[in-house]
Parts: sequence; structure tokens; C-alpha cells
Amino acid sequence: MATDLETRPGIDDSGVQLEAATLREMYWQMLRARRTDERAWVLHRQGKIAFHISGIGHEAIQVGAAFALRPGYDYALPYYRDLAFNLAWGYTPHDFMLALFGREGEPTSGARQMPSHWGTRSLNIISQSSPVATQVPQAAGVALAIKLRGEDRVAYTSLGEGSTSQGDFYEGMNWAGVHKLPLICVVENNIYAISVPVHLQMAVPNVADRAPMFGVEGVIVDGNDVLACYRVVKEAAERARSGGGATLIEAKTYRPTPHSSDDDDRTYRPREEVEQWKKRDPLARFQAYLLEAGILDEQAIADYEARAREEIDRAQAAAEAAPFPPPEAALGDVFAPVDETLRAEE
Ligand SMILES: Cc1ncc(C[n+]2csc(CCOP(=O)(O)OP(=O)(O)O)c2C)c(N)n1
Ligand SMILES: [Mg+2]
Repeated sequence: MATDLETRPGIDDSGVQLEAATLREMYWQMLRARRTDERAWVLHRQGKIAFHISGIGHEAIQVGAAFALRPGYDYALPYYRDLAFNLAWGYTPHDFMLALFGREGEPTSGARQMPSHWGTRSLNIISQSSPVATQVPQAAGVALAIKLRGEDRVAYTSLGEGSTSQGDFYEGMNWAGVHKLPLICVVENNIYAISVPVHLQMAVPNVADRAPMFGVEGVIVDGNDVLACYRVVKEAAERARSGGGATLIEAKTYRPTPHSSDDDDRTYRPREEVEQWKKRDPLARFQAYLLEAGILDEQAIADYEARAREEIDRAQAAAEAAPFPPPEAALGDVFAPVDETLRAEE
């Protein structure tokens, strides 16, 4: 992230008080993620890549959270929709393009994982396992290590509301409550788990209603309002760093795209619903706010658009030109080299 974390002003009860430069940087990160994501859809429809899972519509909670934490100092265990979070933490469109095209040099897994499973050691971003919610007990484990070492770091994790039906979510959150761990768990509630609506996942109206059961703080936030999201994650981080324990944040949002490039959402939700939610688009909303406040103008917006296009074009070209990893690389970091002294005699 370009902005110096130490100079970011905090917030008070009246709301978010961030410098104009920081607000513009937040806008840039949301825009950059949106345009990178849109390019991935185009590449998929052109038949150039095999799969994409989109974070469009989720940028406010992701960028708000990324800015409220300390990238590379705190630990993050994000989930597959968190492209904007990863980009705001230091992952790049070039890294993402290498993953989409499965090319050599891909930093998270050497192009062996599916895209969007993340994992960048230098940024303290830990890879996600494909079974949903497994990152929650892993994040609780990271938070326990932080606590045992007496550090003031935070473990951040995220998942969808459908994934909170998994036992892993309960085990991780319970552990975080019992041991008052410095954990922030954000549920990006977009009201669908692929085709399954939220009322078939849980009998209570809000995911955050479950927080008292774990003995942790529960917070509901408008997940399409980047500044509100920044504020609640900032407060949760302060709670965690000062020994106050874990927070369960529910960010109410929506995914206007299908679940993934292999899904057809017309089979399970009305178009009118999608159109209604598009009116609450987090990027358009933040842009309108910044224009109104005089922090952005049309020229600045055009400059950001050009910058995003140039960066993404370059990232795509570099990834398309990169070679595939050699076939034998598929075995690397999976099987340890055979210790010849242990080989049974024939
Ligand atoms: C344990 C497990 N069950 C099923 C799946 C297949 N799966 C992948 S994503 C997904 C939907 C998750 O929905 P939600 O948690 O609401 O997140 P969203 O995709 O809506 O952001 C499912 C069922 C999986 N990866 N792991
Ligand atoms: Mg969901």
C-alpha cells in the first residue's frame, strides 16, 4: 500500500477522519481491484483462462479492512473473494494474472493452486484451503501464537455467510472466545452460498447474532460503505491489540456477478434483485462521496482509470508471455526428496 500506515489518522465517535490522500488511495485500491476483476471475466469469456471467482461488489469491506490493519505485520487469512483485500495489502495484478494463466513465477503456489487461494509469505498472507471455513480455526491458531509471543499483531480472516454453517467456523470462534485471542473474523454476507439463500443457511437474521455464544464482540456493518467498514475493523484491531479479544464482523453486501465463471445465477435469483443491489454499488457510492467532498474530480477519476488500464494491460501481457511451469514442478513442496539412506534394499 502506498500510504504510510503510521501517518494515517485515526477515527473518533463522529465518524471516520482520514486524510484526503488516504481516501484517494482507498478509492484507487477499490477501482484497481474492480478493473482487474472485470478483466478476468473478459479473459474467461475469451477462452484464455479456465476459471474466475469474482470479488466485484465486495470491495468496500475488503479495502476498508485492509486499510484498518497493518499489511505485512498483521496476519491475513482471506477467502477466495478477497482480491481487493489482497491487492490493497501488496499483492499485484501481475501476481493475479500469473495465477489466472497458471504461469511460472506465480507467487502463491507456483501456479499449482486454483487462482484466488492467495498466500504471500512476505505479506503475512496465508493460503486458503479449498474446503470453506477451514481458515477460521487456522486464524485462531495464528492468533493464539501471537498471544503466546506477547505480540501486538492481529490475525484477520474472512469467509462467506454460507460457510458459517461449517463446524470449523464454530470451533475457531469458540477457541478465540475462550482464550480472548486477537482475532478479527469478517463474514462477507452476500446472502447466497452459490444458489442457496441465507434463510436456508441459518434460522437467525444475522451472522453477528451468534457472537455472544462465543463470548466475542459482534458487529454488523453496511458492507458497501468503505468508511463504515474501515471504522469497525479499526475498532476491532484496537480491541485485539489491547487484549480485549476477538470480534465477529458481519458486512452486509451482495455479489452482482454469478458465484463463479461456471455458475448461471439466472437459475436461482431474480434480475430485479440484482439490479436493486447494483444501485448500492460500493465503488460508485464512494466515488460520489469523494466528488461531493471535493476530494476527487473528473480528471482525477480519468487518471485513475488510465493508470488501472495500463497496469492491468501490462500484467496480462507479461503473464501471457510467461512460460508454463515444467511438469515436474507439480511435485515440488508436496513430496519431500527421498532420503536415499532410508530406501529399503532391493
Ligand atoms: C466444505 C465445503 N463445502 C462446499 C464447498 C463448495 N463451495 C465453494 S464456495 C461455496 C459457497 C460458499 O458460500 P458463502 O460462504 O456464502 O461465500 P460466497 O461464495 O457467497 O462469498 C461452496 C458451497 C467447499 N469449497 N467446501
Ligand atoms: Mg455468500
